[in-house]
Amino acid sequence: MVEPSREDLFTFGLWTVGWQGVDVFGTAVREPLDPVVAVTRLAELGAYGVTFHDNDVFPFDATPAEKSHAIGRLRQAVEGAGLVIPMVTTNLFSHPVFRDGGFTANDRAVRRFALRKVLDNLDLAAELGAGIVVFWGGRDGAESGAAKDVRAALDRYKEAFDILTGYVLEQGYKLRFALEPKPNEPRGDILLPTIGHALAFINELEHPEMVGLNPEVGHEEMSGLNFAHGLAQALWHGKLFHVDLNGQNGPRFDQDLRFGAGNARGAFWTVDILESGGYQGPRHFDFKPPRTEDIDGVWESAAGCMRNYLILRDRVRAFRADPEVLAALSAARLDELAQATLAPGETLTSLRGEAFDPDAAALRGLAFEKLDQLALDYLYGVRR
Ligand code: GLT
Ligand code: MN
Ligand code: MN
Repeated sequence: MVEPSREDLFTFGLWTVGWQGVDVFGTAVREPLDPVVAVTRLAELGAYGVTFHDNDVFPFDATPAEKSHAIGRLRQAVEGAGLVIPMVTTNLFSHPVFRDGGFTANDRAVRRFALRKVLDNLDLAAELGAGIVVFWGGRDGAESGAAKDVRAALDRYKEAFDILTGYVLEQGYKLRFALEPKPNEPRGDILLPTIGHALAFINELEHPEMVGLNPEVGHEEMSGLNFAHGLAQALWHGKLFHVDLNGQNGPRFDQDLRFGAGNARGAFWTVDILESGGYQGPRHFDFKPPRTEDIDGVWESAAGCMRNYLILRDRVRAFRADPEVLAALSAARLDELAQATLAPGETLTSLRGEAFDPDAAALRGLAFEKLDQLALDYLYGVRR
């Protein structure tokens, strides 16, 4: 039950296990991790694939020869280990040139440079057979009011995605884009801060069908939002293109704990919606092994992400199959919620003429507590 296999579609960003622990208060605690070692070890642990930023694989200032050498090594390791690269993303945040963002930097020359960097990375993503390109605009935002004209910045954001989707179509690449919302950190306020903001933005693009979301557990929970509800709405819009799984304890800094740590109840419902909502893509972990860990702890943390997902998958499946749960769902009127409010062909005249006693209806309890306790019994492991 808790041994991951390729079929589970677990993927990891190279930047996750490769995080050296550099944070605002301290320097690196771990040696750099060779991507080839990361790939090999993740494959041994049962992963299905890896993902990366351009500069997780080759340095920002790499020459074309250095770049192709580094990509060649990675490709060989990935193929040798029987893994895939389903997603690629572009680092538009580490180099100081991106101090005010990439696509929405006030400095036009920086925006043009950001576009060039992404165009190159789209070529690479297509070459490596990735299907998804993630865009996390972590530096696209502001700390102060007048410094960012949000409406102009959104014009520039749209312009960038219109140019890039146009390029993908022109090249005939099979790539789709996934926007990753985050409310703050590293900027005081980041543009497209939540799933809802990003969904609304996508509707304004020239090719909305090519653009969806890559929501992250911690990023929504930093805003106090319910991640499983966010996933459900993204699925409802047909926009859950990819997902970043990790752990978070409420509204505070982005903790990037291993999946299943942090808000465990939230993780239960996250797995429930991923397993039952029609999402077919990779279960991608975007976590940071804490600075307390040496390299052994890094692999423990990576293995823990998959283990927790599988434990919870087992629990939610048992919950959904339990006859007592099915009865509780019906007592809670979930089958009624699934029925249209007006019957097919019904007119408003029949609706208006209907006899209804609101006082009698107001007396009916919804029996949600019994249903939720069954879920918690499964989560806490006393019911199987
Ligand atoms: C960065 C960020 C993540 C994003 C990555 C994709 S980069 O580590 O914290 O949430 O998913 O660019
Ligand atoms: Mn995060
Ligand atoms: Mn992420």
